[in-house]
Amino acid sequence: PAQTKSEYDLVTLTSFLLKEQAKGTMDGELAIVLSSIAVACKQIASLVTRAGISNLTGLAGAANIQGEDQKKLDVVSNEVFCNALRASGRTGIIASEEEDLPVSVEETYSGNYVVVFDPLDGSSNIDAGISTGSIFGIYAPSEECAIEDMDDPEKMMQNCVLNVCQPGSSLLASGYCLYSSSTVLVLTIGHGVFGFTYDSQIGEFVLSHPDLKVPEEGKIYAFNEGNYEGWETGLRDYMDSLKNASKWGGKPYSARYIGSLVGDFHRTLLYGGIYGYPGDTRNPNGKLRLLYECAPMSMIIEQAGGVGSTGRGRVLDVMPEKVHQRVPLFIGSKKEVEYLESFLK
Ligand code: P6P
Repeated sequence: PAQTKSEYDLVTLTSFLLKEQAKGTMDGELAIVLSSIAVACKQIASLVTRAGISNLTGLAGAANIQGEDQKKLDVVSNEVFCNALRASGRTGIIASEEEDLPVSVEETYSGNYVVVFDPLDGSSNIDAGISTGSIFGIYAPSEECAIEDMDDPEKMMQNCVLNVCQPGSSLLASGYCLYSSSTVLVLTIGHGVFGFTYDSQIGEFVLSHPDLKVPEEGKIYAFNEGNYEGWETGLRDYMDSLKNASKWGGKPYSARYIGSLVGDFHRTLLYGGIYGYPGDTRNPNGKLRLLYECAPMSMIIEQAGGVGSTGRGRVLDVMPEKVHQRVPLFIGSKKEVEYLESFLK
């Protein structure tokens, strides 16, 4: 008789990573970095859930390099991520939305990976209990330069920035953890996209979405239309077209926007459609950062059969010049993103 799957025959993130390593699709050292990131996400999930009762809502009283007021949880989540990556002993350099410059990690025993992350994206939603998420990407050390001249801070910093500023096409792995009605870690190591739902009863991320694929097309768009006036004409025409019922058999597209990239992206990945953060007259390159928001999400969407575009090119082809560089982002189902690009030609 076919082996019936017992409820105890579950695949955890750990057993998934061990199997991938056994299959040779990933390096054991990378598995250690990913396991450390999973620990950080479990800690942040707990902090986020209890923010209102542990005095962790509200502002930290400081601003990050973007000039954005840091929430207490931004600062705490950043520390949690940095500590977990240091403890992995396999991380050489980290770049965070919450750190002005990349940081080289002394406690590196091997692996020497470069990890870029936004420890708590959408944190402005925390006080209202709305979904947030952590986003991360992992690169091999850049061939251009090893970490040397430890005693020359200037050269050291140049090395760090060089190691961090790699195109998304060089990513070895990327993922995010959604903190919402459930805590879901979504991950790709270049062989498809896998989702793991956190089971707090056993303290494990359990495989819940094997080999995720984004629907070829969807009926949902996620843009902040408050910026409509500042958009270029082609984009306004695109948006008007999505609302033109007669063009879509009598039913226009639906608008869904929660102002949290991880939540809006996850819904787009599962239901199809498009998420966009365009440039506008005030911010020509939009708001989202290439390195630790747009590139990791674009690797995931491409691995799931979708498209990640700047509107005029593939996000993963963009060569970063600066750590906190912004790019416009249009990401989701192939049909919707390619239709948008046709308005921007
Ligand atoms: P706006 C959150 O601050 C964030 O970086 C993303 O998570 C989110 O999609 C976007 O900005 C929301 O920006 O300008 O629409 O409030």
